[in-house]
Amino acid sequence: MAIAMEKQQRVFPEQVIEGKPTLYSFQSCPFCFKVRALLGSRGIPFSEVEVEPMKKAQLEWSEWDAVPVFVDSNGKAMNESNDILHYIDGKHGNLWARAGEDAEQDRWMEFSNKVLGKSIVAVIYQSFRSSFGAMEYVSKVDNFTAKEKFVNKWMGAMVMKFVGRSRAKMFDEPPRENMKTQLDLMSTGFNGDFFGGDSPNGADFANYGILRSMQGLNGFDIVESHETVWAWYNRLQMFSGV
Ligand SMILES: N[C@@H](CCC(=O)N[C@@H](CS)C(=O)NCC(=O)O)C(=O)O
Repeated sequence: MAIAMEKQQRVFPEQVIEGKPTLYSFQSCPFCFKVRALLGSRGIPFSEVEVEPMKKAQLEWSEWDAVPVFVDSNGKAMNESNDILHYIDGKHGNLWARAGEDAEQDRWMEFSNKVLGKSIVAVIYQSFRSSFGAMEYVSKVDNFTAKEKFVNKWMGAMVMKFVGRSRAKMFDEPPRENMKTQLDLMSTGFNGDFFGGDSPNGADFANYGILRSMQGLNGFDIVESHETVWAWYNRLQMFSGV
């Protein structure tokens, strides 16, 4: 009962922009790409608010300090990318099983956060130079001040270089080799064209989102040169338009 009450209170109609579902995100965040890809594949128009990574003032209204935060057009707000995917699919098409109903889908959705998400961070932020390159996006965000751009680029690059190093320690192999190993493992979950068989399910959007955030950054060549994963990636890109 207490939980139900708490959930009911998470309604923030004033955070809905232009009456559309609104995604509070970092442009570069892997977990946010999962949500963009699903919304794209269903043709659902949405608004997006770019959150400034240091102070996160755009999330002050919420109890959360990580993105993505999704606010549906009715004001219902939620976090956790995999939960958001389930919520959106449940409301728009209900094309795949909910959490707890399909062990394989659950396993690979969890893999996206616990393994793949950490593997890409170890590669992207392997050196200060590559970290700085990944933070370059902040200089192009319209709603950030010049100071926010400067601080986020330099501080962000330094912080993420350390995060990258700690993620690398989680795996037995060096970052690039580990990434290749994880892509090999991931491709064992494909059932034909997608994890979901003939059409994508939650595991497809979850893992695609993670890899999509790497496009253009250090290490994406590992994805491009993996024959099976690259073919799957291209199918999802066509499907989602993201
Ligand atoms: N388990 C969460 C992870 C979300 C997450 O770690 N987001 C990062 C950005 S990629 C974040 O906002 N971190 C907090 C910070 O940067 O202070 C999910 O799947 O949505």
